Amino acid sequence: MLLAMSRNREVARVLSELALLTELDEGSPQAFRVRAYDNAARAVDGLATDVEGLSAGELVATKGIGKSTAQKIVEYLESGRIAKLDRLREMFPPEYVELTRIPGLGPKRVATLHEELGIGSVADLRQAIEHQALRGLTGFGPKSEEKMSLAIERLGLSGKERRTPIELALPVAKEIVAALASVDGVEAIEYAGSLRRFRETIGDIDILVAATDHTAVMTGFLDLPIVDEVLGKGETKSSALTHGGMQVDLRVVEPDQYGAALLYFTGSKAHNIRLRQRAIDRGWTLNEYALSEVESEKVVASETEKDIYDALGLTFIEPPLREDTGEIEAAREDTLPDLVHLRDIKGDLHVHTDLSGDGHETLEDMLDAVAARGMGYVAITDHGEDLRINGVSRDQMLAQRNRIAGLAERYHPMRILHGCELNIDRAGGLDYDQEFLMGFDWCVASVHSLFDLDRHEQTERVITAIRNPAVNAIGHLTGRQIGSRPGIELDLDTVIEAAVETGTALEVNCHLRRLDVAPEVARRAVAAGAYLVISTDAHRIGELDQMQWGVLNAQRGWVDKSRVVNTWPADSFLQWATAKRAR
Ligand code: DGT
Ligand code: CA
Ligand code: CA
Ligand code: ZN
Repeated sequence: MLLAMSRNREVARVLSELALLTELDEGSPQAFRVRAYDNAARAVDGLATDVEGLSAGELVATKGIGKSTAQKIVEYLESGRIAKLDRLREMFPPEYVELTRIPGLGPKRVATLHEELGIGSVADLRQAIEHQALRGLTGFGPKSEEKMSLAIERLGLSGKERRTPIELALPVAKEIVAALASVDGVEAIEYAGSLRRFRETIGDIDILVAATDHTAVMTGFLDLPIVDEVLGKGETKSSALTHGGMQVDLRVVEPDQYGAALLYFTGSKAHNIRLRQRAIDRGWTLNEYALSEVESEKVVASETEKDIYDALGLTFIEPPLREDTGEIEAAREDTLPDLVHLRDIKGDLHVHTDLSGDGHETLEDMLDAVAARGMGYVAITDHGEDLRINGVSRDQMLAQRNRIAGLAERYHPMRILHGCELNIDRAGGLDYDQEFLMGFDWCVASVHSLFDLDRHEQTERVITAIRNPAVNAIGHLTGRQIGSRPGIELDLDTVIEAAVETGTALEVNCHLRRLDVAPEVARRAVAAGAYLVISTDAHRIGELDQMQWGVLNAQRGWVDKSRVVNTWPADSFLQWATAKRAR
């Protein structure tokens, strides 16, 4: 079973890579082949059976997979490669692909830079900007130089320390973990490091395995199709580069050392140093093998992380908290927050249907999927009419409201709220007139435009929206896209204060590209008395499973579950949500 699932994920990853590189080749994300590969990647990822067992005919019969893509899948399953992908990988190495993360640099403009100036990486681009070498090119003026330069700096794309957005690193780690889990002799496997702590960017992927047969694991790892280049190979540690240019460090340990090793390789380094000091104070040593007595070398604890925290007189500290920002002290005093967990989530309050132009599923299909995930309530929040590409008119909204009313019984006891995702305009105004707005059960208001206004203007527009009695939550507060678009500038204290005063929740958007609000913001907001709502912002069924990522992001922000409104039972939640409108 595990092996079958790992093969689907692997094929989906290969198809996504093919889509990405084809986009660079053809110059547009809308190109027919790009969409075909993207759709096929999703289809394979969502398959209930093993892709390896399907014939070309059965693949074509699957929704989302076309004939030529089916042939590519078969080619891959039979030979372990796709000729076209090999060719594209040659043409577009990872440093080149990274250039397209810079705002305003699509595939065409990157190609121009490459052809005209030989720019093949962010480092090259940075140098060219410094030499003002772009100015002769059509479409590149001093203004765009300045913008790119700022983005490179704010996104941390320059320098030796290249970091990968979590959205790209996580699937790689999950694929490797799934593939190696079925190797003979593997007793436990997990990704560790910054990924387990759920940092938003990842330096390298660390994978830890407990196994009796180290050689089988090492060989299995280095033979994986995702591995492009072996950097080092040893008995207990190997490193490799993936085709996407990510470094993966793999460690194999004895099963009885797993807890100590997991603790060590999860880090952070700063957290480890504090733990080791605590061990020394007690006359012990702590390393990746065990917590042990100094002279006798007698093991005090090593099998699980919890054993080690216990022995050190600390309550268990969840990985997202391990950054030495007060968690050791709080664990000692037993004052850590009662962190929110996925099992606490009772509702999803930001969900799109195909009424939004960018939504993919019908209302009923979306509701079925939310109900199947055990939610007690849900808000359907299609885009307000001001969103130029895909907003919803009043008449359509009212028709949807009727449809939802008609479905209440069918989904009972799950409560369905009729909501809307409103667009905050330049002055903080929203899509419809106030009376119409007040007709919704639940409104999320988000910034979808004008990302470059100054801090004062942004703050004003956001707090104006917060003060609107129809607005229950602010969606993805800063609009950031991790690794590609910096968030808007805001005076956070002012925004948080307005949220607290008015009883407006700040959203933790679960999409891996957003994770917005960021953990630091969540922590500040909660400390100031604000409420949060963790929402998937799902545009398709599979995205409802993103809830787990928003939860981890909130954990990184030390968020106590009592501060998250969608952990509350339906009645208390609804009472709170209607209270703002009644004020
Ligand atoms: P990254 O890869 O930059 O996103 O961040 P990490 O935290 O994954 O760092 P990495 O990959 O260098 O090391 C993985 C973990 O191993 C790290 O979180 C803690 C542990 N570690 C690495 N080097 C040291 C060290 O010198 N001392 C201690 N105490 N722990 C270390
Ligand atoms: Ca790492
Ligand atoms: Ca590492
Ligand atoms: Zn949305």
